[in-house]
Amino acid sequence: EIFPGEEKAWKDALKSNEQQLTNDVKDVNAQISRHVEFTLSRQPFNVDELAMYQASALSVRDKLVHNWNKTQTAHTEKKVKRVYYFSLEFLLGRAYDNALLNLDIKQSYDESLKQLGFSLEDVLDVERDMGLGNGGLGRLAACYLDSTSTCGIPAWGYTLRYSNGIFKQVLSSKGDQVEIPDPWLESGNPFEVPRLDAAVEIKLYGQASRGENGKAGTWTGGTDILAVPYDIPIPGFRATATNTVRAWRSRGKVSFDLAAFNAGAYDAAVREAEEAETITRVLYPSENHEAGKTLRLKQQYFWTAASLHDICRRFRKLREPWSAFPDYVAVQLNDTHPTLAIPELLRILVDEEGQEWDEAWSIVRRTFFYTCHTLMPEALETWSVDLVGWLLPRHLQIIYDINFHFLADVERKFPGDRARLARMSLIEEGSPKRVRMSHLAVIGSHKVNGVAELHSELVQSQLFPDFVEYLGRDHFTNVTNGITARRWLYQCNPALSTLITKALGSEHWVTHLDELKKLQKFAKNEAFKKEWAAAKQVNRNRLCDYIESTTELKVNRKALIDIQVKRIHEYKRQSLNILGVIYRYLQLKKMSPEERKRVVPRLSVFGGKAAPGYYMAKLTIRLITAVSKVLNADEEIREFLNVAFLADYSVSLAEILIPASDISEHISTAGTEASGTSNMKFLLNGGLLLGTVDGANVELGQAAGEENCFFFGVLEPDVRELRLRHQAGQAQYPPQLLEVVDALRSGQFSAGEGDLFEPLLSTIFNGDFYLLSDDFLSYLEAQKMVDAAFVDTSSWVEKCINTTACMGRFSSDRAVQQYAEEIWNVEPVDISQ
Ligand code: B1H
Repeated sequence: EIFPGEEKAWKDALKSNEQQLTNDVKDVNAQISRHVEFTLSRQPFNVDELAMYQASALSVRDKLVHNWNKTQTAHTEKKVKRVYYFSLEFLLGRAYDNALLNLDIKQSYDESLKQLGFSLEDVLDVERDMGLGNGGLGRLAACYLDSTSTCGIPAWGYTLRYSNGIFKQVLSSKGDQVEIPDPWLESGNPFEVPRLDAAVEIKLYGQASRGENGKAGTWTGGTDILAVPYDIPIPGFRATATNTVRAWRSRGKVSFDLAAFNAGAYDAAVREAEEAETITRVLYPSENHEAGKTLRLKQQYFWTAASLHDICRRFRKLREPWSAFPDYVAVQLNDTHPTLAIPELLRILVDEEGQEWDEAWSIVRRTFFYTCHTLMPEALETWSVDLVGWLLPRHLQIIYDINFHFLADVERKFPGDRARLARMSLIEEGSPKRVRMSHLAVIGSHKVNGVAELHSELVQSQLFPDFVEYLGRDHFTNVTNGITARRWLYQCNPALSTLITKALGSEHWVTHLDELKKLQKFAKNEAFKKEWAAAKQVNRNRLCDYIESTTELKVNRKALIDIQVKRIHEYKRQSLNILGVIYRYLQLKKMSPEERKRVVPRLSVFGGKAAPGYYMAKLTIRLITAVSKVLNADEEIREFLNVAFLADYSVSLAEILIPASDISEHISTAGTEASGTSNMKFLLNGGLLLGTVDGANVELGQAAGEENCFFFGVLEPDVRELRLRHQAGQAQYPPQLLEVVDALRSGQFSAGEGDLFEPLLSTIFNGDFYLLSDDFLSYLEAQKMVDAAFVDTSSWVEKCINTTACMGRFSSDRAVQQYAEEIWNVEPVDISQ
């Protein structure tokens, strides 16, 4: 029974709803005004930009919802296998412009808003970024959901609905990072749909008991918290298919304790609800670093338990045996953050569904897949056994039971190898004992993948060599990351997109990125090159306008724009970049005015957030802003070299920055950056790569051709040896680096305060873990090559065209299709119009 009551009544009503979704300007006016009048309950005279944003966005949401319902109905009717992408971060950015372009209704809305007295551009600018992520890992999840919809793969993203996303970054007058909360939901979110009816209860604390010989255990008492889902539609490009990101919000079960209130205990009456709501109050702002806090573990459990509850409810409706669960469900674990889903599914199967342990474990191992995103030891999660046992007593028992069976099996395969058992155990011995989440994720999953070829090699050889021996090579694989060309070219770079579409004759490339290959035949066409350069200048101007309107800087619009934007981290080596800038400055100062005129002018742009507790990263920001001030105040130099640190790097700011670059820097110490994804975005937009042989740079170089990239630096296999040399005090420091260090120590960049940056410098002279001194000269050499190449505009533009032409592989469409075929075993579904 799809329709309660009279089928005809429903069908007529739904038909009339559908007819109201047309996209003629007059109809759009009506749709928007209906939301102004009825949803917002406002009158035309008090519609401001925010109200117009809300009303018009809601009218767009209606169209998304229509496709969404069709998609979900089709998936349910066809009983398809779905993939569930578990990610603590979804860095979606803005939704409005993306929806307009995907639905191909931007022109109608542009015209409609004009008629109603607004500019679409300004209204789009009212939207706050959905900043529910830190960086690459969260943005990857967003690109992947975009691609599943575009490719018709049935997918759900599961995450948390943080009331505060990644903090807003402002700069103090001294140039230090200051963090401001981001209560992004303050004026509502028109793109989400609350599903109050689908709320579930999640338990924490309490008492647990094991069942007799592998039978059901129990978990009682404790506190129950409500998980309320909020759904965000993810439209495909010119496609009906619309997947979902479901974001959980925590609520108190009894939001108000009347008994306590009547007894005069006002605070107590609300305390429990407050505590429950705290779970989704804020996103942890550390990236590639373990937070290690109790609240973080609560977030991880709350989220994975609510999501699995949802998935199991959907599965039960199929009335299939639990052994068929993996035929309908694939869960991708985005890093180790959702690893508690493994013992949680075991708990559901054994304790609640009466499955035998071995059968349950086999179901689990066919359901989960784990993506490893890092090699950084400080990012590998472990949780103290005491904390897990206190918060999740039954799960700790289950983890111990998994470990018991697992180690027994290792012992069978490698008899008498106690060291191996200790290395592989899920429990790290010590005080306190800790649960190794990555080991649990590896053995509880069907496949483990790294995110770029080099990284996936290192995952096997450095992180999990014992597990490769135990589980076999086939348990491990690579899926190189990808990005969506919708947001990262079509939407953010209209100038270049228009040119590409004109050259290729259609917009087919937007969903078939390999088609960019055909641009190669234009790479020597002078007229095309002129247009290409003109598009770049449009984007450069847009960035320069942004810089001049948000900072005190005056910039040279003809300068080569060199951009490094990403989280601030020692391993990403923003310090190498800024030391290089200082070196360039010192050389410029030594030149005569005539000599300077022969130098390629440079604008070095930085952006990125530092984790609030990461001292070295914050000092790096201070150094960059300090250099920026000195250069900008130097009238003789600033037209030849300037530095801009742009505050509050975000998805929206990236959309302005990426199309404008001539060069972008991806200069991590070899073997430290798992993949990088902004490298792909810059190259897709016709910027050239200045990078180390690390992460996805390697594959980008292979695709674009080494002659079109600027590589430098030591190679990964040499890193170990060089670090040992530093430890032994045998390292050499090049005079160019010492010249820069002397300038810094003189206080030239810190108003005479010569020791301000000493903590940064001392890392270079004490161990130099990230090998700045080893890479400094080859970095300067690479920069010299950049200058030399830039002088020859014609051949430079040719490199840019050839680079863009080779970026097809780095589409997230390719990546999700690879996951679907090689890992999830999920098929695309055709959603009829
Ligand atoms: C990446 C993280 C990460 N790797 C812990 N690991 C976090 C680890 O909040 N935490 O605890 C948050 C983030 N993020 C990045 O993933 C890699 O550094 C990039 O190289 C890679 O491109 C990106 C996507 O795979």
